[in-house]
Amino acid sequence: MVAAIKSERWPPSSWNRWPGCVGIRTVARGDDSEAGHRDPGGAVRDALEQARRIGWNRVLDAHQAAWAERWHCSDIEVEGDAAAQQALRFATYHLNSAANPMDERVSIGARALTGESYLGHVFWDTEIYLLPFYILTWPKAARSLLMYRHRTLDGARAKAARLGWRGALYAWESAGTGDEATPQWVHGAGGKIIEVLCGTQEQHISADVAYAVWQYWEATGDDAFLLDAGAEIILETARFWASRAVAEADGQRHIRGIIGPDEYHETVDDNAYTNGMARWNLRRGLDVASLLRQQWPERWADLGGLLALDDAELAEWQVAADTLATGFDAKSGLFEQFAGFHGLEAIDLAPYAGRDVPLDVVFGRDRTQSAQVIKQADVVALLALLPGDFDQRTTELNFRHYEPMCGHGSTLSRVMHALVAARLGDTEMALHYFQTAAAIDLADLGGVSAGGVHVAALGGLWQVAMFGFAGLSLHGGTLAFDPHLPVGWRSLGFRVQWRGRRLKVRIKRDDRRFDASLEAGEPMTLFVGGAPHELHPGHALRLP
Ligand code: IFM
Repeated sequence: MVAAIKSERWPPSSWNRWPGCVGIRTVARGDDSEAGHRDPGGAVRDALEQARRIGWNRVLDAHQAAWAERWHCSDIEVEGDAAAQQALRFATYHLNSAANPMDERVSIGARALTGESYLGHVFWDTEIYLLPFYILTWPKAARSLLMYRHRTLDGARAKAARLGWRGALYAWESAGTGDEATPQWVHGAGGKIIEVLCGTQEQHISADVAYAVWQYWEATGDDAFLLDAGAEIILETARFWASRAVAEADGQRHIRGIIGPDEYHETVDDNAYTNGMARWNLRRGLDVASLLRQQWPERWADLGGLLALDDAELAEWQVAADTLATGFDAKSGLFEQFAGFHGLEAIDLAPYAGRDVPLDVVFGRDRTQSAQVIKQADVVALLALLPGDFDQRTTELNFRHYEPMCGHGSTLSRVMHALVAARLGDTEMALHYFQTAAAIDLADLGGVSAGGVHVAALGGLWQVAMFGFAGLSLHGGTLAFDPHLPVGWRSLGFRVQWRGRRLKVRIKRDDRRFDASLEAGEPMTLFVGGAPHELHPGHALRLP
């Protein structure tokens, strides 16, 4: 099977080397190892033949129409900040280029198709940083990306079993089969061999995949996907966490020997992000089981039978979720990033602002590991992903506590900080993080963009605009907005898709206006600033 065929005018019109002489170049990729057909020759010849038949003008028209459709659905317009506008269009272009809704066997690598860094391997970047863009602007592409995780579920089951657990533990770095593809070691400074532990210890990936499945289902209402694939992913990942979180003498369950998003600290216990997401995953596992049981009993009977899931096991998940250590200290209102983190050396990072090398290089690996120096959003990522689980005070306290400790040694970090800062109404800090995240590729901030664009950071920029500045939230089965536009952004306009509808929204800062209209789909209730408003086709909603 041919996964992708692209035809284009050749040479490009900009060359103008052979005026009047035009041909069509067709590119195809064949990788259907299941059917044993690796040669895309036949399909490419067919495509070329078809392109010749219709002529390059119509090939070009089709190409332009496809792009026009993508821009129509996903463009974000920012008035008043040309740099932000450029950053968002750059991000939107790459996000639209990266997905293939026609192929459920592939996902998006850390640098998409733009470069070879990370060898095209798929990380949590896809589910946590990219999926929201596709879910809300291109649900078909989102579905295909999640089907890739369903197709690789056996690899995840095998990994869990190999490490002694039940259920599904997804590969930290995933490729064609879902088998673990993380390298076991890399060369460090001075040629020293450094063991890479992420492939066995960075396990939050399983909850991240489940999170994306649930978000997709909540935003699209695609029950067929939930029944055919999503439920199985959520149940198998919940099962993994129930076996992974071990009951101890203190009456709590603990997840020991883990790496959280902050990869500077390895083999830690009870990482707040991992445990928080694991608990969320266990609870969604229980929700899925009861939903299927009530609404689709036949499917529940099939799936429950296939997975050998019984009531006793579900009761065990409930206990695991309720007793899982969270690291939350009610007195201080803080989560401890992992057990013992607060006791590590505290380093004031202010003097290191503006450096252009990562902090683990500045301090050395050993000192970084024994200090409160964070590579990337960790507790902050938890706050960003589960906003409904934390009140404003807890979010504010934890964000202000952890933000100064972060060195942003990963390009995934700044956008998470921007998102939480925007939700807290600190649009100045949010805009600063947005701008530095935009510079990663547009100004080659880390000097490594030659290896490909950092597509997770680009997906994150889109999320900052939507979930941060526009204040869009999907939680609890509703679509809500609580805008906080930065100073200078006169207006923010975009379209989103939600449960078969397409909405057009424009938020104006200076006259505090919120305009929305329903371009397609059934009437709905939209929440703006916490208040419900009815939205009907043909009737624009204009809120002062
Ligand atoms: O997934 C990320 C990880 O969180 C930090 N290092 C790079 C990976 C790929 O982008």
